[in-house]
Amino acid sequence: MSRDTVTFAPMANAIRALSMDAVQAANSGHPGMPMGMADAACVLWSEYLRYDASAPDWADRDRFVLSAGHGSMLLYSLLHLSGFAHPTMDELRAFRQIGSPCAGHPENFLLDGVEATTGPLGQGLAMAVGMALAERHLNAEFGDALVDHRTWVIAGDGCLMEGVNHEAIGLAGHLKLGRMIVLWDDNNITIDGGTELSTSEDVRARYAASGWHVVSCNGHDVDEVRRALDEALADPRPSLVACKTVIGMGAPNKQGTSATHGAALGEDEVAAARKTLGWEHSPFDIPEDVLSKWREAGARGAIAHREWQDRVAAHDRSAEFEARMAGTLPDSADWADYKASLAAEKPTMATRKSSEAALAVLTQEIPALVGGSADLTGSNNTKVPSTTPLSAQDYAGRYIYYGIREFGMGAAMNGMALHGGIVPYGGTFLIFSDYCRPAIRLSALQQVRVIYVMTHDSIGLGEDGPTHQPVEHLASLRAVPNLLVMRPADALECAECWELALAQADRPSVLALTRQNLPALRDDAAENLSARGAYRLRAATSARKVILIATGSEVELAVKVADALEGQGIGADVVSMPCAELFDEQDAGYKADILPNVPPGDILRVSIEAGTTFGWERYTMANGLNIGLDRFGASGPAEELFARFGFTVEAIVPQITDRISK
Ligand SMILES: Cc1ncc(C[n+]2csc(CCOP(=O)(O)OP(=O)(O)O)c2C)c(N)n1
Ligand SMILES: [Mg+2]
Repeated sequence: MSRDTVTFAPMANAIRALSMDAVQAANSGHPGMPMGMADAACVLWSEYLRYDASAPDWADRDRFVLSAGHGSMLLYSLLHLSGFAHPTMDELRAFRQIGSPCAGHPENFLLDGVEATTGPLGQGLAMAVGMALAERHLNAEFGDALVDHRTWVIAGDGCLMEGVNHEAIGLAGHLKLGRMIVLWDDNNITIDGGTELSTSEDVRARYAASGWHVVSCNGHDVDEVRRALDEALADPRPSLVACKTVIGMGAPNKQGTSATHGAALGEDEVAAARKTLGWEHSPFDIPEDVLSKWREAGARGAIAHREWQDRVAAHDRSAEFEARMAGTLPDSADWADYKASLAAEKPTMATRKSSEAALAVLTQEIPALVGGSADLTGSNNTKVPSTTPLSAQDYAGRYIYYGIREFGMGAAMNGMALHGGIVPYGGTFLIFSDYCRPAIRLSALQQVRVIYVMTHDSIGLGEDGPTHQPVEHLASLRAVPNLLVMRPADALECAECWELALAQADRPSVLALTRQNLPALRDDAAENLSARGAYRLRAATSARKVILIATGSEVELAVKVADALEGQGIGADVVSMPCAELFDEQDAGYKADILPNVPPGDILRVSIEAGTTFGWERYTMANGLNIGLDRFGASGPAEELFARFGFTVEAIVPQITDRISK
C-alpha cells in the first residue's frame, strides 16, 4: 500500500462507515458496493472530478453518474462529505425513509449532484453517453471557454452485462466520446454469487472492439487508480477503467461475498468492520480532520468555477448560452403562420409527414432541438434540412444516426436532456417503443423533456403485418405516469402536439404518428385545441344521442360515422382526443362540457381507436361502446385491414344504433 493510500484511508473509510451505518439504520440497502469502491471514488472526487460543491448547477461541471445505483450510499456519502448542502447528516440517517432525499436509489430530482436517476442497471452508463455527447455538441457550438468538461461513471458488473451496454458503448465508441470515463467496479460478484456463475465474457476485449481504451488497476491502491485515470485522460478514446475491488471491503467476515451486496451487515459485522478499518467513531460521526479534508476536496473546483463565470460574463453569446442551459426556448416567429397555412390549405398528409413539416420550421428557430432516429430516418421523417448529421468529425451537427439501438437512443436522449442545453427528439416505429420502454419510463420518472417520434402507429402501416403493427402500445404508454402520449388527427393537430411537447419542461412526450395519409379536419388554427387534450371537433346537429371519441387516424372515421348517424336523425358529437393525459388535467367544467355526466341511456359514448380498447372505459363508462382491436393485426393493404377489423362506417353505425334503440 502506498503512502497516499494510507493518507486517503480515513476519507475512504468515512464513506464506508456512513454507508454501512446508514444501511444498518434502515435495515435495508447495499453496503457492499460503496465499501468496495470507496477508495477509487475518493481519488476521483478529491483529485479528478471537476465540481464545486457550493454550486451544483455550474453548467460546465464534470458530470458524475453512479450507474450502479444500488450503491446509492456511495453517492450520498460523497455529496455530504464534499460539502453539498444536501444530504444533511439527518437526511443520511433517514436513508431510505419517506421524506428523506436519500431514496433507495439516487433520484435526480431529489438531490443536486445526482445527475441521473439510476438503479435500473445499465441505464446510468447509457445516459452518460448522452451527457458526453451533449458536452461535445455544446462545445462545438459555444467553444472551450464555455463548455469543456468530462463525464465520469461508476458502473458495476451488472451495468456491463445488461444488453443496453452493448448499444451504449457502440454509440460512444463510434462517436469517439473520449471525454467519457467509466470506472468499472470489477469485483466479480453479483447478487447470485460469483460472476463465474453466469458470464465468461471478456469485457475488456468487447470494449476494445467497440473503440474504447481499456486500462486496469487495483481499485484499492490510490497510486494505481491515479495511474489508470491519468492514462484514461490522456487517451483520445472513451475509457473503461477496470478497478479490481473487493465488495464490502473492510467487513472482515463478509467482504468478497455477495452477502455484502444488498443487506445490512448486521450489528456484529459492523462492529467488526469498525475494528478492521480502525474507525473508532460512532455512527454518523465524522471527525473534524477527515471532514475538513473532504470539504477541501469539494471546494477544489471553486476557482475554476469563478474563472468560468468570468469567461461567461465576457462572452458575447453568454445570454444565449444561459438561456440554452436553462431550457428556455426561443419564440418561433414563423410558427403561427405555419399553423395558419395548414388551416387555410388543409393538406392531406400522413402525420409523420406533417411532423417533418413542423420540424422543418421548429428546428430553424430552436437550435436546442437535436434529432435522430434508430435507423428509420426516412420512415420516421425526423431529418430536416437544418439538422445536419452529428458525427465524430462534426459534433456541431444536430442529427444523430443512432443505428438500430432504440434503447441506447432513449437512454442517450435522457442523458442529453439531463445535461441541459439540448431538447432531444428521436424516432422509431411505435411498435419498437417496447425496445426502449425502460428509457421512456426513466424519461418520465426523471421529469425530462424528451420527445419520442413514433411513427407507423397502427394497422394503418399495412403490409409489414402484425410484427410491426402496434396494438397494445398506446394503452401501455398511457399507463406510464408523467408521460404525454399524443396521437394527432391531422397536420394541424400534429403541429399543435409538437408545440405542446416542446412546452413540457419537465415531462417527456410520445408522438404517435401515421404512415398513411390523413385529411385535414380543422379550419381554424387560432387556438391550440390539442392543449385541452380532447375537444369537440364537431357538434351534433340533431338532438345529441352519441358522443364519438377518437384519436389520430380514426378521427376521420368518427366524422364519417357522425355524418351517417346524423343522416338517420341521430345527433353525434365528434370529440378528437389527441392527448388523454392533457384532457385528464382539465377542470371539471370543461370535462363535463365535452363528456357530460348524463345517464348512458341518454347519450352513448363511443371510442374509436385502432388499438386495444383497454382503458377506454374511463371515457366511455361501463355502458359505452369501445371500437378497437383486441387482437394482433395482419399483413395486407391498410384500407383492407381497417375494413377487415371493422373500422368502417358500415361496421360501426349498426353497433351504435343497436345500442341506442335498446
Ligand atoms: C435492470 C436491472 N435488473 C436487475 C436489477 C436488480 N439488481 C440490483 S443490483 C444487481 C446485481 C448487480 O451486480 P453488480 O453490478 O456486480 O453489483 P455489485 O453486487 O458488485 O454491487 C441486480 C441484479 C436491477 N437493479 N436492474
Ligand atoms: Mg459486482
